[in-house]
Order: sequence, then C-alpha cells, then structure tokens
Amino acid sequence: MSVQDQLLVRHPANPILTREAWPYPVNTVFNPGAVRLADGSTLLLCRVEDLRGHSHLCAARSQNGVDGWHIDPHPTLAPAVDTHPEEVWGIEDPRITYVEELRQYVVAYTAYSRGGPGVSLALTADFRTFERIGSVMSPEDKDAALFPRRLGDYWALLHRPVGSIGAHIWLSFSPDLRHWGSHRLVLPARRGAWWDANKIGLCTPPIETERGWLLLYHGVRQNASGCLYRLGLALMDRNTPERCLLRGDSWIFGPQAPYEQHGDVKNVVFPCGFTLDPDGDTLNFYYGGADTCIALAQGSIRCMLAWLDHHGSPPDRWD
Ligand code: BMA
Repeated sequence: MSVQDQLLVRHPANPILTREAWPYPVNTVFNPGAVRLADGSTLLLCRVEDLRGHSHLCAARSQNGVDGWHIDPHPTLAPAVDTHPEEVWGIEDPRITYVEELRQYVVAYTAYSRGGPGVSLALTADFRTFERIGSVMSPEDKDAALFPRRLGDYWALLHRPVGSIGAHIWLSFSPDLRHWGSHRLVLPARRGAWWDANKIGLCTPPIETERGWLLLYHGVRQNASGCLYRLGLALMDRNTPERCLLRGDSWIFGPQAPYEQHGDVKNVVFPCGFTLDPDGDTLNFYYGGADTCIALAQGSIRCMLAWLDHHGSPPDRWD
C-alpha cells in the first residue's frame, strides 16, 4: 500500500448513505457538509438532487457518524426562490463552520442562479431554522468556506472564482459577513501536466492545527474520457492564511472504489465536511462518490502534517 492510500482510509461500511435511505423520492445524495454536535452525534447536511435535477439540502443525524441515520422527512434547507432568485436552479455543496462569536453555524453553499453558480451564506443554531445572508460572491464562484473566527478585525472566506486563466482558490475579507473585499489569490491551480492543473477548489472548511491551517482541496484533471477529481493537501500560515507554507506534490486520494468510479458523474470524490474525534487527531471526511452517494474516509492530522514535510514544497517550487 502506498503512502497515499494510508493517509485517508475508506470506511468498510461505505457507501454510508445512498438515495435508498431517503424518506422521499430523490435522484442522488452527495457532497455533505458535516458537524459534530454538542452531544457527540454527527450531523450531515447532504446535497440532495431531486427528480428535476435541482438540489436542496437535507440533514441526516447519527450517533456514531457511520450508521443509524435519522433523515429529515422533508428538505431541511430548500431554495427560497421568491426572496432569493439566485437559488432558482437549486442550492449545492454546503460547507459548515461553527463560529463561537456568533454562537451559530455559518453554512456556505453554492446558489445556482440564471447567471451561473455563486456563493451564498446562511446562519443556523439548530439546523431547523436558518437565517439567510444571501449571495456574497457573484458567478462564477463556488467551493467556499468561512474561517471559524475573525482574522484581526475581519471575517475570512475561502472561495473559488473562475477566471479567464484558470480556477484558483482565493481568500476574501469582510467586516460583517455581507460585504467582501481585499480579495487575494492564495492557492493557484498548477499548469501543464500536473494532477491539479488549471482547476482546483476547496473541499472542507480549513482544519486548524498547531502548525497552521490544513487545506484539503480537489484538483480536476481533464482527459480524453472526461474529468477526474482527486484530493490534495496544503498548509497555510496560522495568522496569515493567505501565505501557503507547504503544498503536497502528489494527490492523496482519488477515485478507486466502485462507488467513486461509477455513478451520475464518474470518477469523483468530493468532500465538503469533516469532523474531529475527541482525540484531537482523527479526522472523519464525508464525501460524495461519483455525485451519487455519501462515503467516509478517515485520516490523522499528525500523519498529514508529517506527509507534507516529506512530500510538500513551498510556493517557489510549484512549477
Ligand atoms: C463540481 C461541483 C460538485 C460536483 C463536481 C463533479 O463542479 O459541482 O458539486 O460534485 O463538480 O460533478
């Protein structure tokens, strides 16, 4: 087994959630945000694609984060087209951050508007009622997550606008979660033959460690048979996360299991959420397999940092 296989280990119960578990008719369930609640249980806010092809979000709760899921009988957060026309074609791919200062979770999600996909935010304390902040980044932009506290005086949001020369990860700042500026490109897609050339995007919210913020990101490789979504690692400075300290050269996880290679969109692994075990080291990554089902892979912060020390390089060696 290679080092790459050992860093993230698939759970033997995979896929842990499929559309068959849903209490109402749906096409697919995938790309969930994740949180560990105060009582130790796990909540997944799942992207659910309905039979029109539009997505909404639905909560699934489990005591152990693996099985025994209780799924809301109706959509938990559905597009609010009357008040938020930018959600007309659905809402997708939630990333959840608990913000102590607000005593609420901030959900960053993709709002699929007539102008393309943009980034929206909503607040919730209980995943039953939500207060929408609404659209914060105009199309084309997605793969966003908030840092859990202000950096200096400002909130900070990672996101992925699409530009004329590639799709890269940016960081933006806001005094009030509504108005965003001071945009900075913090992690560019590489170029040429690299696995993460031309198009990358954030996976889960940033993971805080003693050495900085770990970023799990996806790289999209276009080849003759379509797209291939694989996952990479980067370490950003703790106080100035626009500074990348190390970035892994190779991917750490890619589609290998049948439920990752076959489905509505083949060869996709797409985590939007993680939970941290009480040991402070074990990470549970919840990811979509082939845009069809939900799976779990586990890793260790310690091992990821050690891997970056051996297989990572600083920005001047990324070409
Ligand atoms: C991305 C997002 C994800 C999806 C992936 C593969 O652009 O839309 O929701 O899982 O493509 O289709």
